[in-house]
Parts: sequence; C-alpha cells; structure tokens
Amino acid sequence: MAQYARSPAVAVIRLRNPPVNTLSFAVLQALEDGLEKADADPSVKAVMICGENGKFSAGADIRGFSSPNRPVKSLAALVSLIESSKKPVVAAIEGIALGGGLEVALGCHYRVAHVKARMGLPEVTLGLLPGAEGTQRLPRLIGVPAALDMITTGKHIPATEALKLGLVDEVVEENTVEAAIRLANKVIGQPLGPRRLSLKPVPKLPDMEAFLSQARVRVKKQAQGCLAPELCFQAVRAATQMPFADGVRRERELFMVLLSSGQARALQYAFLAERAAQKWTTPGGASWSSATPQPVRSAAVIGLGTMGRGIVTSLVKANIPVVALEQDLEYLNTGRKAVMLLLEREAMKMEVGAQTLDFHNPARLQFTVDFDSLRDVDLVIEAVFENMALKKEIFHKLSRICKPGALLCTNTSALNIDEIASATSRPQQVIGTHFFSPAHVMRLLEIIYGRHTSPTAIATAVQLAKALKKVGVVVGNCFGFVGNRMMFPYVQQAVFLLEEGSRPEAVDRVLEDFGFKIGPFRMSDLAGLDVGWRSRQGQGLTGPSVPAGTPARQRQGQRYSPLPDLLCESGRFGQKTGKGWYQYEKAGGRTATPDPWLHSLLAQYRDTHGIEPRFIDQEEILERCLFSLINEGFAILAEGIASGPEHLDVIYINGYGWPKHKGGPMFYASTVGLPRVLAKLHKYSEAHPDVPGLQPSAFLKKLAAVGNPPIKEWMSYLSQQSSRL
Ligand code: 3H9
Repeated sequence: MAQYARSPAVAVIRLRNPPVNTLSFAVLQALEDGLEKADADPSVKAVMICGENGKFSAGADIRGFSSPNRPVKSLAALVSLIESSKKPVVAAIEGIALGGGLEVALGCHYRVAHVKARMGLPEVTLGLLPGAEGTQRLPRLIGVPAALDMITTGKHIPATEALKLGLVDEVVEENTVEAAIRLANKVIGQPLGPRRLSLKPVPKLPDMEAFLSQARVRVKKQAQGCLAPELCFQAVRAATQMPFADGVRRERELFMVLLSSGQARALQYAFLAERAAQKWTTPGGASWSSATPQPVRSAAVIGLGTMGRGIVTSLVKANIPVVALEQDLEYLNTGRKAVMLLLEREAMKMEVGAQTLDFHNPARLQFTVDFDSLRDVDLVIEAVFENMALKKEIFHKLSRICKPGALLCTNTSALNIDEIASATSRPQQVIGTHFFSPAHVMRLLEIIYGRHTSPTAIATAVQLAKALKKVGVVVGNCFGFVGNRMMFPYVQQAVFLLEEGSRPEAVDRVLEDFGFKIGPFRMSDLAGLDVGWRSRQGQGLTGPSVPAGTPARQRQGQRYSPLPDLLCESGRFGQKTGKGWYQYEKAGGRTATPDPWLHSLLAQYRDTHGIEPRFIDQEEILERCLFSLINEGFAILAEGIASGPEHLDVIYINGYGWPKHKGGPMFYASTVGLPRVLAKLHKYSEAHPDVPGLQPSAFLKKLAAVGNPPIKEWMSYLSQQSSRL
C-alpha cells in the first residue's frame, strides 16, 4: 500500500508493495487517500512520492491484466489527480520507475532520481502501450523523437541519460528522498502551471510529418509481426495532432485494442514464464528454494572453437577471471585472436560510463595449453566438439587435476551427461551447460542435471547463468535435452514435406510468416548440414555402418529421409560451402537463393522412390512442423525432463527464435486448443503411420480429454492423473 508521513511542511507518501511496488488497486487507493490528506492539511505545503525498499515502482501488476477487476482506469485518473494537485508534488525515483510507475512520476511536478535508477515505459514488451496517459505526457516533456524511441522499444534508460533528456530535474548520488524533500521545500509557492505536462505543447520539429513517416517505417520493421509497437507509434502521433484530452481518448482506445489482443496475453505470459522457469525443481526433490549456490570467482574454458570463444567472452563480460585452454599452440593462437576481436567489439558496444572490460590483464584472462593451470578454478566449462570419447578423456583429466569443489560443466547439445560424468570420480559436480551460438549474444542457457548432479551444482549453474545475464533453464538428461529434442521432429517433418512435393523456400516462408526469425532450411544452412550428418553417422543412421539391404527411406521400421545425407555427400554443407538447401553468392555468403539444382534433385529423388508429388498447403506445412514439435514437448513434460510448460516456452523463445508474441510452443498449443492439436496429430499420423513423431503423446491425450485446461494447471493433471482423469 502507501504509507503517509510528514517532514514538517512536506507530506511523504511511500508506495509499498513488495518486491517491486507494483500499483495494485490497494496501492492506488492508498496513494489517492494520501493525496487527499495532504490537500486537506493546511500545514502541508508540498508532497513527495517515493517507493519502499529503494524502488519507486515497476508499474501496473502484470498478473492483474487478465483479472476482471484490473485497476486500469484508476491509474490514469490518479496520475491526473497528482498533476492537478495545488501543492507541488515531487517524485523521488530510486531503483526503478517503469511503466505505470514512470507515468505516476510524470504526473508529479518535479522528478529527482538516484544516479543508479533506471526508467522506462516497457509496456510495448508486454504487448501494450503506456495507458496511463504516458504516451501523451512523455512527448510533451522530452520531445517526440526521444519519447517515440522509449515508448516503441520499451528500453530502460539510466538516470544520467534521463537527466540529459529532461525526463528528470535532478540526479543525486546520495539520499534521493532527502534530496526530493529539499527540492519540494524549495519550490513551495512557485507557480505549477508550467510544471503540468498536460498543459504543455508538444515541442515542434522542423518537419514533424516527414519525421513521423520515417519513424513509422522503422517501427514497423523492428516490430516483426508485433502489433504493440505500431499502436504505440499511433498513440504518440496522436499527441502531435490532438489536444491532450483527445490524445488521451485515442490512447485509451488503442490500449483497449491491445489489451484484448492475443499478443498481449502471450507476451505477459512470456514475462511471467521467464520468472517461473527460475524456480526449478527436479523429480528427485531438489529445488531452487533449498539449494545454495557455490561462489564462482574464477572459471576455465576448454576449447576455443566458435562456442568456446563466445563463452570466454561472456565470462569476461561478467567480470569473472578466465583461463582459456586449447590443445596446442596453433589452436591457442587462433582462438586468442578471435576472442580478443570479440572482446574489442563488445567493449565498443558498452555504455559510456559503464565498467570497462579488463581483458588485457592476464589475471583476468589467461590463455594456456597447460591443464595444470586449471588446478584452482571454481568452475570449468568444457567446449570441445561433440565427441563422447574426447569429452570423457577431458573429464577424466579434470577430475584428477581440479580442486575438490570445482564444478565441471560440459557444453553439449545432445550428449549423455551421465556417461560424461562416469569418467570422473565426482559425478555430483558434473553438469551440462548448453550454450547457444553465438554464446556471448544468445540469452538461453540450458542447464542439464545428470543422475548424480548435486542440488548445489544445479544452483551454481543457475547462478552462473544470472551472472552472465542469461536465462538458465534447468532440464533433465535425455538425447537432445529439451530444445533439440523438440527440434528433431520439426526438422524431420520439414524434410518429409520436401519428399512429398514441397520446396525449402515454401516451407521456410510458412514458418517465417508464422514468426520464426528463420525457417528450418535456412537455419540448417546457417548451422551447417555436416553437424547433423556427423551425428547421424555416429548413430549408425547413414554411412558405412548401415547394414546392407536397409531400405533407403526406412530405419528400424520408421520413416527416414536420406535427403540431407545426399546433400552432404555432394559437399553441400550450407552457407560455409556456398550451397546447401539454397545456393549462396559464394562460400560463406549469406544471401539464400532458391537453387534449380536442388529442385531437380528433388524431382529425381521422387522419381527414384516412386513418390507422386502433391501440392502441400500452408496449413499442412505449419501444422505438421509445429504440432510434432509440441507433441514432443508433451512427452518431455510427462517424463519429468522439464518441470513445467513455461520452461519449454522460455527455451524456445530465447534459444530457437520462436516469436515471443506467440508465447512459446506450449502456450501456442493452448491457444490453438489441445483437442484441435490432438485431432490434427491423429489425422497426420493416420496418413503417416511410420512416423512416431506424429503419434499423439499420452499426456496430450489426457489433457485434451478434459477439454483445454489452462496451461498453469497442466502439471497437476500429470501428478493426479488417476484421480482426475
Ligand atoms: C504498466 O505499467 C501499464 C501501465 O501503462 C498502465 C496502463 C493502464 N507486475 O524480474 P524479477 C515480479 S505494465 C507483477 O525477478 P529483477 C516478478 O514476477 C507494467 N509482477 O526481478 C517477480 O516475482 P516472482 C510495466 C512483477 O530484479 C518479482 O517481481 N512494467 C512486475 O530481475 C521480481 O521480479 C514492467 O514491464 C509487474 N509489473 O527485475 C516492469 N514486475 O518471482 C516489469 C516485477 O513471484 N518488471 N514483478 O515471479 C521488470 O522489468 C523486472 O521485474 C524489474 C525487476 C526490472 C522490475
């Protein structure tokens, strides 16, 4: 709620709703009561609003948007009430003032911020717009270009930048509340008209129309299918075209459009899913609430290939001293140059005034070929290529050399963590850390516990993810873990569709129109087709180890497509060779063009195998690819590999380019309706009985049998299946 106090002539109203002082109905009510009390008390000459626990406010309660009693109207009304106060109101911004929190501050007549505070209107990232008159007040205060940038991107800005923009009046390094009270005392009796933003005109630009039309193009381009940036733009444009009251009405209309859109629900779910995924548990009973992480004061990375370089860069950026190890001096020198280049680029991108990257200091970053240098580190991340024998050899060495408490991590995208751990004398300290490429950019870290991994090891890996500014998602050990395991049936369907009559560009277009950053064939060309080829060779699916007489399109009684193998056999590894599912301008080129060679290969292939090509529509492409991926997700949940659908969705949004405004694959399934997903899977599996990925998972069937239960209830059906179903 809000606490009311007096500092002689200044009434102090403190927003209080831990942990981030969201503006619940009770908080708004208490704030209104406080303002009325201050107004009625003749000895009060000014008001100061601050937040409890060093945080101003994170804005409206995101959980409340789906509730029928959401306090939407009253927040805007309250901001107006603050602004119309006859006594000056000063906001003391500590920590954060976000969304509705910043809108409250914009209603105040003055704003003082702590130097470490951050401000922003992140509503756009939740599929909304600042609906408490923020789209109308902010442009009046800081001008249209800066306001449009903040409102359409949702970025948080530091207090120093806010001062430059004129968003705050003062930035202080010491006690913000005292500074705000001092300012409040100073401005008693001064005219408030010029401080009321609703009365100010929007600052003019030499050519507002031209600016707006260019800005609109930029916003549309960045939106990638999201509705909110465009509507945020429209609301700010209204501020340039209409008086304040009309602009507010327009803002309200646009807000209501967004509020009722599926995208807002998906984006708010994605925000909360990311928080839910931090609360990890394992079927063995280990949990975030009871496990304590070990401190990581130093780390080592083994292998300076693409992944290792990115991981070293991430660690240096997180200010963790690193020892980087390679097998010989030649690899070491190549790796060192590449890491230094990455770090120099990162240093250039860093904010002015931020702590600098200290990577030229050998105490912070050391390159070596000597395993003995790993003796004292707290954590090792092995990032050599995917070869079980090599990984086991390294882990055997590590368990002899590293100090007893060191955490031993393997960066793998599919290999068995237990088998790797079996090469050590301390399997409880072995854990999988699956980074995504480029590792210093991608937010996802899949954290894989093995049979013996200790809760402390899991908690330490989760803590490491936080330190690296990544989202760590804890999952169980199985082939491909969560992300790649769900990806296998998706990619498999994409290739089967080619066999049956489609083309790479048609399949990619459908999935890119759905919102994926890149379709499965473009992705496979980017990642390199040889990676999967090597893995299939290792599994005995292709190459000399396939027994003579095995049908070309079948393995162990299941449908198999040798098409990707055929491409690899002709040296088409994707972008790196200039040819893959597409052709490129040169080896290493990035512009994919449909390739007539591939089209004729497909025609010949269908002839050889007696496949009658057919036209495959967009719906079938989308459903077969997505529903098979989702189906695998249900199997993963039923096996306890992940502890909730949110975990799968966070993995897909942050590691696989799933469009965030569609909430992740499992959320998407809930919006399509589980009975419909099930019916479609039945239909496709009847047509393709030799494809296990299309056979509906038992868990999906159970959930669909009760209709379409809310996603947050799914796991309860799993644990109470016998009584509820
Ligand atoms: C809005 O204001 C609309 C207006 O224009 C009005 C229109 C009429 N609501 O992230 P953390 C919870 S829209 C509910 O782990 P951090 C969060 O779920 C709002 N809950 O900590 C978690 O709880 P739990 C615009 C919220 O230190 C706990 O607080 N505002 C909200 O890493 C700690 O959060 C935003 O978009 C919320 N608004 O980061 C701000 N905020 O563990 C969104 C936080 O039980 N929030 N929680 O799940 C953030 O960006 C970060 O949470 C923040 C703290 C930077 C504040």
